[in-house]
Amino acid sequence: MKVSQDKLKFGPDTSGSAPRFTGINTFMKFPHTKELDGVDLTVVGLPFDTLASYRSGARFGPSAIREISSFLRPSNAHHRIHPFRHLSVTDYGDLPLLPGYHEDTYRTIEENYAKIGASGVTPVGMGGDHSITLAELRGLSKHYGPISLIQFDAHTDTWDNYWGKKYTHGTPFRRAMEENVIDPHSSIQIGMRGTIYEPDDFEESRKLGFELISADDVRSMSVDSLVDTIKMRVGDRPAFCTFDIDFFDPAYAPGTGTPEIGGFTSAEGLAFVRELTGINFVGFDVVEVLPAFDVSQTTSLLAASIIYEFVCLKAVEKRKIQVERLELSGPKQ
Ligand SMILES: [Mn+2]
Repeated sequence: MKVSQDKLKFGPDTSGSAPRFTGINTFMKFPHTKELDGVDLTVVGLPFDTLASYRSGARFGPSAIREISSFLRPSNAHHRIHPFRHLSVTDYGDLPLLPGYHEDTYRTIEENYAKIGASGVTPVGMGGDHSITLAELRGLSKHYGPISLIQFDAHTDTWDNYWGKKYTHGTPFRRAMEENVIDPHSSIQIGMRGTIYEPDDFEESRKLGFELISADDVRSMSVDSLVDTIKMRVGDRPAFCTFDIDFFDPAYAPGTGTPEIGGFTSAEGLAFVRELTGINFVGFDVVEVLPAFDVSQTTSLLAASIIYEFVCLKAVEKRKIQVERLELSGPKQ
């Protein structure tokens, strides 16, 4: 069936008329603009890393991801879709975040995300350490109410504090829950592993209301049963997918701040994300990319690819709406 496409306002140049390594790199060469009118999805750089508990340097994540993203080609064979024929997409640029000043940083993210959410545009954040996700959720929840979180991560990030401090990259989801910007009872955490502080740290997260599927649990499940569990948990509620690149094994994503062994392959991560169709996503992010520890752009390519898969999930949903609209309009007499 031929899908009638809405007239798209913004899209990358996918003509292939110039080599991909030429030109100035926004994410996949999306047009750089803060305009939201007529936009479906915008990629936002969140270069902040001073709430990281171990290695710092993720402030350079967004620029590393943009650089390698020029390598990505537009079409997706898995979904059999050319996403930019269905979605109007932009690169919002980086927000001007201040190293060491998380309150100002959070305010800037929150204000921009509130505006993006109110415009019905789906933001895809590029981190930055994981502390920034709290501010993204604060901004979006102003429009959507408490959001269901789908978190791919080696860590729970639901600790109460680090060294007595409440705002760190290990505590955002405890704060988000306390502030009622997420609903832990429809949220799910996937991939937790590694050495922890207390043997029952994962139980702590469950006690707060989150469903937690540890890395060991994931290994005992099929892709289908994991994806069904995620979809059952969030239902049709507004959902935000936060993807900490340390979900992957350090062999696949060495460029990160708190690596944990025994993680997932790039093929496994792709398979999980690609099956998350039919979810009411209101935002996404990929965080904790730390280029100074990266090797051969491995980690930033993986991050760029996950962002591309998020874009495709939105495009698949948009195509569904376009097909339904075509069917409703009926055959021409
Ligand atoms: Mn994290």
